[in-house]
Amino acid sequence: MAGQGDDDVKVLGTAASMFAIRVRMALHVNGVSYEYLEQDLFHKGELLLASNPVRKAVPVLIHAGRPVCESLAIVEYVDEVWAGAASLLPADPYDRAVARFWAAYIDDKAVPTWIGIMRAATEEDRAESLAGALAAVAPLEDAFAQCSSGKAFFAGDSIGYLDLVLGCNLFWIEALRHMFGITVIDAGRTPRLAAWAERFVETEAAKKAAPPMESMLEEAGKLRAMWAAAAAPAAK
Ligand SMILES: N[C@@H](CCC(=O)N[C@@H](CS)C(=O)NCC(=O)O)C(=O)O
Repeated sequence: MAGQGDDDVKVLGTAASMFAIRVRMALHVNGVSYEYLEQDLFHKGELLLASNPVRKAVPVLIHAGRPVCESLAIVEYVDEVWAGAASLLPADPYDRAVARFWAAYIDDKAVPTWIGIMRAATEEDRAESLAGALAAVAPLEDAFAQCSSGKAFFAGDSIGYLDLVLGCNLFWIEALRHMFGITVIDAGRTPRLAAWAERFVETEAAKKAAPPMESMLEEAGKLRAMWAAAAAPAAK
């Protein structure tokens, strides 16, 4: 039942955060208007600290004054509160469980590998991280075949939960190509997934949430500088 303030929706994010992009895409797919509040993660503001005091991380969705944290939980919340014509998650309980399995795999096993590529201090470390990324991406080729049943997207004829969960990473993957000439989703190794990625970035939801490549590269530069400073021996 709709209540007072139900249309008050805010998203705390950064332009380059794949997890925030995921949430913004879910809101877009379900036709929800929201106020977007860009955060500075190097100087975290009061609202972020008060809204996500445990993790102090973006994204946070604030709905009618109540914060919801963790991007996968937020996407499910959006799906439940503002269900569009079709739910983002599959209707069948088994298919839903499979989608959640792959979502956890993407966040736990795949995302850290592209952060590893970004973070690598030497060419050797980067090559090792790339090998890890290719190994992590390989099972997603079969996951796509299983979930899509031969259709264009993980969710079928239009994008759904897993499309958002993996698709939000394509901008970081593209930034890696710009920065290091690295291809993580490669048409030679994972042809179906590569074709899916090409289709996904052309969807309206992806285009709406796509950060400008300059913002991605700027954010990546700041992160690399922070990691390098953290790894440097302390000055005497
Ligand atoms: N598992 C979280 C990951 C969120 C996350 O790592 N956010 C990053 C930005 S991409 C962040 O806010 N980092 C700041 C920090 O951890 O201090 C989710 O899915 O929401």
